[in-house]
Amino acid sequence: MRRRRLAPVLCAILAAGVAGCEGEQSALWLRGAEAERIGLLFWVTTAFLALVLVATVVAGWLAVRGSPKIRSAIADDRFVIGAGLFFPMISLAALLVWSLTVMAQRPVATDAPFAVRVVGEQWWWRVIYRLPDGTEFESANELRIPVGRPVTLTLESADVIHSFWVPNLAGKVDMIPGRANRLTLEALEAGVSRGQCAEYCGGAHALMAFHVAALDEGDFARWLAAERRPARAGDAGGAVLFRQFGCGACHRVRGMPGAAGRIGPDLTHVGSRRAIGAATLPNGAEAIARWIAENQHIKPDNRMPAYRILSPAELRRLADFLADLT
Ligand code: HEC
Ligand SMILES: [Cu+2]
Repeated sequence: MRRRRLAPVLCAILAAGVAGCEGEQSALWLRGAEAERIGLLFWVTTAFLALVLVATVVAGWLAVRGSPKIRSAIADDRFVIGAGLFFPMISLAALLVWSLTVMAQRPVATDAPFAVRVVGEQWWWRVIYRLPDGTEFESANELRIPVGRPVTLTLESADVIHSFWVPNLAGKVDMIPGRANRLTLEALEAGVSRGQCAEYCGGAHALMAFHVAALDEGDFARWLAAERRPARAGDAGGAVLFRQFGCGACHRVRGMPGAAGRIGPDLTHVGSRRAIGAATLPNGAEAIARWIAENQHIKPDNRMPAYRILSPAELRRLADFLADLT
């Protein structure tokens, strides 16, 4: 009876564990070349150590419960020295050499379609694309890459140490002030992965996430062509509010006079991004309105003042204007 009740419980635990592998932020859902390499190291090491654990438990059990013959064999010097000294020395040395070889095979991007700099800022990510013709444009909290093409990122920081980690795609790399670290991302399938700052960087650190969208070649080319264009003209009334409330002092909207700020995210195509506030809120006019008025409540400590002075009609107009910047 007890056994029968145990089975479904065990199945449920196992299912929950396996379901956990498929998360957009899981290190076990391998969707990038770097992540596959790390996954291989993880699984081989884990399998080896699991075997050693089982062998140790069995040997321990036999040493207590085994027949006298087995017990004396286990107590024999040859077994103790062989299994206790030589086996760990040889197997761990082999594992070390193998893992160093795997770690040395870092992919490098050769014919990348563009260069990307990602700058960690308290508490969001500035993403700067540079095309082969020298054009540069900025986005924030979202990185788009073509599937199957390795892209090398330059990782920097504008203030304190942050850490760039998209577990689906690659390992963790610190962003250190005054240094440029490199990381090559290669997505093996189309889809969206989530990343998170992995080094405590102050107040809103826990709300400093981002997305990496891997797009098929055609979708990527279309997005790139749209993204490099300046902002569409949009609703004139919304643009007036944007200027009137001084948003342009901190935010850039390419093509809009008086909007060349560098303190906050570039908003040229903010409407086409998945989320705002460094993946804190799913994007949309309503979310943008909430963000403008209540951002200090939504993301305490962030570096944008909350605008409680806008009337509901002004707030809606300004938010619609921004959501339309696709
Ligand atoms: C003092 C500088 C400053 C001013 C002024 C300012 N912002 Fe911001 N804004 C920021 C910063 C910094 C962030 C990033 C916050 C974070 O995620 O930590 C931000 C984020 C945003 C975002 C989310 C962007 C994204 O991709 O995550 C929107 C939308 C936005 N601001 C709109 C506005 C509007 C509209 C105004 C004017 C009413 C305004 N901001 C005024 C600094 C400013
Ligand atoms: Cu952080």
